Amino acid sequence: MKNYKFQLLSLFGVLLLLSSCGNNNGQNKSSGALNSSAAEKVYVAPGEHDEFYAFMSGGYSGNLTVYGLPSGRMFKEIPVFSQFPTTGYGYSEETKPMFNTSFGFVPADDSHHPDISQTNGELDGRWLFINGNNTPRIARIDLQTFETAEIIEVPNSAGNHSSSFITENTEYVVAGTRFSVPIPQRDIPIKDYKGNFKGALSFISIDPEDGNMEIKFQLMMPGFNYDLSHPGRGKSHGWFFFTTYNTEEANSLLEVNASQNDKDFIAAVNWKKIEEYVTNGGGTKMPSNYAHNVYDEHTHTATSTMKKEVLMVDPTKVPGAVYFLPTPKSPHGVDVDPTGSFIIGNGKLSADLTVHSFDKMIAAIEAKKFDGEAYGIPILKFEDVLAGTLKSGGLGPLHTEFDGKGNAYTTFFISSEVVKWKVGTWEVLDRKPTFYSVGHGMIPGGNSRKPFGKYFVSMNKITKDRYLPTGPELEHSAQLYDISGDKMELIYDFPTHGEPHYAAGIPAELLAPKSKKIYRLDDNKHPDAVLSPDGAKVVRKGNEVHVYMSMIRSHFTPDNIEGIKVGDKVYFHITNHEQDFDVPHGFMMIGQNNSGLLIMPGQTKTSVWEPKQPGVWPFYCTDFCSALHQEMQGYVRVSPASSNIEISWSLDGD
Ligand code: RUQ
Ligand code: CUA
Repeated sequence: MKNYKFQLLSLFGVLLLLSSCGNNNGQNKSSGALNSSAAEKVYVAPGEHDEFYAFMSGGYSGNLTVYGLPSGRMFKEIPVFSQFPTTGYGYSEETKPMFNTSFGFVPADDSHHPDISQTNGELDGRWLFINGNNTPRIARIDLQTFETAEIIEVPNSAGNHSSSFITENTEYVVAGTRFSVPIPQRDIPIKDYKGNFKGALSFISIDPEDGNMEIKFQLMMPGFNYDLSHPGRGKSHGWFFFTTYNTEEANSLLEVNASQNDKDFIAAVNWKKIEEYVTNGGGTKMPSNYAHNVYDEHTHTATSTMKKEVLMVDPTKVPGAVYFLPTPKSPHGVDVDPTGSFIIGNGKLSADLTVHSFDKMIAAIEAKKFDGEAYGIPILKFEDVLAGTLKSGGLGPLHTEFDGKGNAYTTFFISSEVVKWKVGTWEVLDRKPTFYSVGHGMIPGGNSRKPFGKYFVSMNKITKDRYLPTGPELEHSAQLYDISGDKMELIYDFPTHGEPHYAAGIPAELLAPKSKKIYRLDDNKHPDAVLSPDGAKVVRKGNEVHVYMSMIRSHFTPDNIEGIKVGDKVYFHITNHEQDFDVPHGFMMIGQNNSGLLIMPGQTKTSVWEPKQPGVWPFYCTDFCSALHQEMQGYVRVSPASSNIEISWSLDGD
């Protein structure tokens, strides 16, 4: 047994070495020089716009970055699960509630898989959802403002990895736990894992009008690791598929102990059936504690509400709701083709790629042809559901995307390549190396009924020699392939931020015309907004001082404040009075134990400052907003705690 373990370990060790060293350097040299037609394909002339937006997850940055394709230019970092001093997100009083969880204030996360909302299986460009993997959460980004609008915590979960994929009419965004845990959480020996730990799969409904999320139900599944998930579509709409690994239910040295079974499962969940069951009163209300945080664009303020209960469903109580499809070998990604007919299990320790047939699955279910059960959930026979196998695709398949022309593109981590193959005949059509060790790949709309099969982006784990070195830490590399012809062509290479796991791409024409330019001042419902400079004031309430301030090119109102004392807590509530596109103003105060603010036209934000020393202390605008930007500044006089100087404020002596 021990020997076997070490053999297995060293086998993968060798494969990893092969994948990350010399092997690929040769390939690099041979395709290192791109021809000039490749350069033309990615060249977006100054002043011209890209054809696609690409939203890349930030991994351990906790955020999301926005790129243009084909240029690879980065447009924006959208702060999601992590505090972001650039704008004050998570530091301003208005946005602190976005980080509230049952664990308290959690200012960082590991964001993985963005997915764009759909209508009838096609991208509609209203919202983007992304999961926080570490402290289980899902965020909704508003694609008019490109800001985080909502974050919901997912209880009874740990490692929210099989998330945040959506159904084809954005009915649900789904979250599945990567780590099974005791449910409810309690103090038990880790060795009692088997049979006692459970995996919760959460179905979170989306309000069709405002996008608000609500946990409709959770499915209490066996204690496997639920790795990734994808929705059915077209004929398979109503089903959701989740990969599992560690069906061994090991709790230690998983690299060996969770690699024992020849096959793990894809769990096929008929969510429509469960929806019907819960609508008719099924399920058990379970006490719970999780945060629901919503940002209101009109008050420019987030609120956090603690929810106290979830509806838990035991899958064995809902006949016909869940089946297991045996799938070799610790499958990572599960992907559904645009027609909804085929379910691809990317068995990461296998050289072959398994494709299941939705029709065969339904036939086997109807014929009740089962191969036993696991914890009361029927297991279908591998041969009965198999549509085909992609032979010798590569080593270490992780993820598959589709081009809408009947082809699939699978990423192979260990052999470091993208392989194009034909859906239905399972033949390899083309293969191209990646530099190096690709994780996820992305085709705009690749997880929908209507992919835009012009580009494939590979998101690679290892950068090594691709760019000028920057010390031990390198940004990850993305590569752009033109997939419009029969053969893939590598046309560009660009660094990404954090660690992109998945990305979501969308034609620019679906988003750009709707992109918001300013917040309207007459729509500003922030309770502390100053809507006219005459309303600016400074008010003392005990040792709290509230400064109600406005800003416009190129001054603050007021810009001289006196009567502040050491020990006060000063709240600057600042409203930007600009109503022109792209005229933010910034605010920073000397010695502030806090980030600054960047305030968009029409917006109000609040920053807290606790002065520690008597003196006269300046603040200023941090964004170069006009020729007189350097003049956009002010002073606060701070007196000793014992002083009795009254609060006063002025602009130009008034
Ligand atoms: S994922 S490639 Cu496959 Cu969450 Cu990282
Ligand atoms: Cu306002 Cu610089």
